[in-house]
Amino acid sequence: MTGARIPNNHPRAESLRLREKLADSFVEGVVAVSGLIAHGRGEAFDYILGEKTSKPALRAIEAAAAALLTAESPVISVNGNTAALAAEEVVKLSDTTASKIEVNLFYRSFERELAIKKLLEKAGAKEVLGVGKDASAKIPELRSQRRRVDPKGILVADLVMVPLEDGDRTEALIKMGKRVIAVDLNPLSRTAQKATITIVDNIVRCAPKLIETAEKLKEQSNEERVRILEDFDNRENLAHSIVLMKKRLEKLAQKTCRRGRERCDH
Ligand code: PTJ
Repeated sequence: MTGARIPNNHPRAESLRLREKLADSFVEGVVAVSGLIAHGRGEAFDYILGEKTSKPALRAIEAAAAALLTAESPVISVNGNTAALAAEEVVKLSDTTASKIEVNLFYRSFERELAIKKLLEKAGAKEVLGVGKDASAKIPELRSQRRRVDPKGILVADLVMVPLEDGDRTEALIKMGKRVIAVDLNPLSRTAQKATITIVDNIVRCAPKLIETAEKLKEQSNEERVRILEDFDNRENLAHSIVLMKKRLEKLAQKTCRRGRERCDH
């Protein structure tokens, strides 16, 4: 665990490093214990995806960049796992797209809020909303701690990005008339299915790509950004991600079966 040495030539070195980052962040009070379970679930889906950014993910990244740049008051919602894995990228993305950053936790405690705020500030964030008494507003319908939001942030946002989260918040935000960008390796999760734009990819791979795409799209006209958004169909794109997983599993099954391709086709 913490402090363990991972040999560079280990076949799963990158994945082990991420695990270690999560474990360290748990010890530092950033990640919730359930965040470690969530990471494991993400790893399993990533394994099926081949740990690569897929074409549907690239399409969703482009749409997400266009959405962030065309929104009037976009907010990036940050939980423990997102802060642990992508604090610097969150700050860069917020700078590039003029989005606000708000801490929003399922397992809310003042200590965790402060630890996450500190991490984001260390990564360069000038303002972090939603901490302590600042989260004084409530999302109607939600019963969990996620309902507590900042009146200067998520409450008045027209677009909210919710990385690494599953639950009923996306539905509630959409009912409030907001658009939602999800980042979720599980295309079947409630959040992935209900979001306006779902990036089915690992946050550590897609966050730098999202920043790069937003930087490029900033140079384009607003008409071009609107066109990208109008052309994007999230349900269709999600279906492509699911089919991609199915095809990869089929390939892996054929590779695994020693009795020949035909006998393993079901
Ligand atoms: O920090 P808190 O208190 O707000 O709690 C955060 C967790 C993650 C515990 C909370 O949001 C939660 O319970 O989330 P879920 O329901 O486990 O959903 C997390 C989703 O993120 C799952 O669908 C995972 O597949 C997905 N996921 C995990 N790691 C990654 C990921 N998606 C993209 N990149 C990852 N690295």
